[in-house]
Amino acid sequence: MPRYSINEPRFNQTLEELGHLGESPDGMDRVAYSPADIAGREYTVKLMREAGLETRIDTAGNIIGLRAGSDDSLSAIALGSHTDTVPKGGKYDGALGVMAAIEVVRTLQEQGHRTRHPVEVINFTNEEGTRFHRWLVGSRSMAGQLEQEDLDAVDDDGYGLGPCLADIGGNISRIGEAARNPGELAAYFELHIEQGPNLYQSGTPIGVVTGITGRAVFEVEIEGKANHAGTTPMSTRRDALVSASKLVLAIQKMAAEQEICRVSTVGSIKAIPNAVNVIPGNASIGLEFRDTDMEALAAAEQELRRITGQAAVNDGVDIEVNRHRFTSSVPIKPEMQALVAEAAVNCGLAWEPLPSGAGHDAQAVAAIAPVAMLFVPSVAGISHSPEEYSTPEDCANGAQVLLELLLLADDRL
Ligand code: HGY
Ligand code: MN
Ligand code: MN
Repeated sequence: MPRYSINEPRFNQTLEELGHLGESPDGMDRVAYSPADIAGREYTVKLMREAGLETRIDTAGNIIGLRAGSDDSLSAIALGSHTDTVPKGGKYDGALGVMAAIEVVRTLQEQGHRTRHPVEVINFTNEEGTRFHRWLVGSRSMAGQLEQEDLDAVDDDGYGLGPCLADIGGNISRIGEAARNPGELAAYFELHIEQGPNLYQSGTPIGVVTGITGRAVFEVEIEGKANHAGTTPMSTRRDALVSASKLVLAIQKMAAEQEICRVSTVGSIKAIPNAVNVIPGNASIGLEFRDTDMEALAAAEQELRRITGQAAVNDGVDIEVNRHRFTSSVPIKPEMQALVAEAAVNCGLAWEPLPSGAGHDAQAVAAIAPVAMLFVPSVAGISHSPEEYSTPEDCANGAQVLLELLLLADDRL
């Protein structure tokens, strides 16, 4: 049996309340650095303080709550995730892990339990990368993995990371100070919804994550020739959107049929000037490949460059492939997986091992600390959608196992 029980109604209440911040009829819109994201961050700080955490915001905008341990010579054990969402996203992606981490600390407070290790609760900024197409910004800052492109990034309205960070209490000119050295954290644990169908289909309440996927993101720009939709003969057209559309289908086939990598997705497409009576002179598509094998991602990039080169010749257009970002896959150490499994068993919950097809802050933090992740089921495997849902019972199971995991790690590390 678990040593302490979280307060299920209280915990699910916080998840519900956070779920109203940035809620719109067609999904959650707590996109990083937006007013809705700021509202969610303020709610997090409020709950952290009520749970007795000493809160600070680092120069990358990460919110860090600290609870002293009985032996402050030990490095902190951190629990965390993110409260920013994709546009029209769901209420559980990221939010579950942050709310559960706070509930764990609230429970330790009311039980008067002092862990040996200090405990940190971390809400990482811009995990999704919706802003600037650069994800894991907060966690990569803490891991010392930011690149110049991250700092130089501007969004479609020319708004840069600097002003965005200032809006949330960060400071781009001192963002390097957010980096922490290996050893500063004894471990990092992240509870997250699976965002896929496996646990829901198998009816298993807890997933022990074995590894986190790698990801390669590209932007492809196509330049044809704008012209009159009514007068230009079909044979002389250089239609950028037609070329883009053929690439969309070819990119989908790379995973679906050629099995070059596990999944391939074109998530965004733009036509310029986007007027129905103008042959698009320019078009761009945003795409990503994912696989735990980095060789597969390299092969996918090679194939992308081959098919775009071919399309340029066949269609008489100019095509530029911009590589946005490669994120390495991260295996979870067996001993860390075993700790999660033991925590699940102590809570009387069945568990199964599974890889993560989604990316997570844990894969950045892994560069500076031992990490482990646990999943709870996503109903019908849906995520990044207003239909994203996990039952209050499954969410509470996750928080309960996270508490037990912290206590096991506190004894063992
Ligand atoms: O895109 C992802 O994999 C994560 O949800 N940020
Ligand atoms: Mn997430
Ligand atoms: Mn997500």
